[in-house]
Amino acid sequence: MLIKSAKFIKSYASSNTYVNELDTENGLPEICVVGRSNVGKSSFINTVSGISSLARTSSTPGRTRLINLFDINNGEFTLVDLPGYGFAKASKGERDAWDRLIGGYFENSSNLKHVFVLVDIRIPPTVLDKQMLGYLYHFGIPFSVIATKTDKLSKAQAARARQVVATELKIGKDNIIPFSSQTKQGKDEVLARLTQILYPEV
Ligand SMILES: Nc1nc2c(ncn2[C@@H]2O[C@H](COP(=O)(O)OP(=O)(O)OP(=O)(O)O)[C@@H](O)[C@H]2O)c(=O)[nH]1
Ligand SMILES: [Mg+2]
Repeated sequence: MLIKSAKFIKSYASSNTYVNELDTENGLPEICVVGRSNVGKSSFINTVSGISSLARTSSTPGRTRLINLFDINNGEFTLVDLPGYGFAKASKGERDAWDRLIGGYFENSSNLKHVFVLVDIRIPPTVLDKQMLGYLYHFGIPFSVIATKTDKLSKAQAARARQVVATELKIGKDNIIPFSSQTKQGKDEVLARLTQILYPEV
């Protein structure tokens, strides 16, 4: 997969408007990025697309509150940046709004092909990460796990941490792609996976 162009399309504050407006009009495959707040979702999108200013990143958790859509290669597929979960300062009302937004998206997005679930390699997966995988199993949505911020650990530490993530999530270690937006580790693997997802027959 070669990403030649990437551009911001639109943000949605509600999954209802999103599903009504987009899914019916535009049948493009969607690839979505989820994970805890601050895990590096927006940075992942920037690194993978090769456009460092595409998705807004921030050191303040809970920055992305909307469903943000990005067009890749003028209509090849749509990359979807979802707001992060587990934002410590979120109120009950905000958490409920998140549940409605994300739940609505997963239930209704008929063009969703694959989800990249991001976890910070240094932090053992939380209950919310496990719930997210539960959601994906429930709806039968294929996913890959990306372990972010590997540049913060030594090679040996990263190998051990990857195993912790695998054990906690009950998936094979090889199903976890170690990734860093700083060193670009894992970028080629993600691009190769995108090709497999979008063109499984090739
Ligand atoms: N060292 C390092 N820092 C990273 C990496 N990826 C992201 N960060 C930093 O982590 C912080 C959060 O990154 P974002 O990409 O904004 O995270 P997010 O998951 O989109 O956050 P929300 O939108 O709030 O849910 C920023 O300060 C980034 O610079 C990485 O691979 N390595
Ligand atoms: Mg973000």
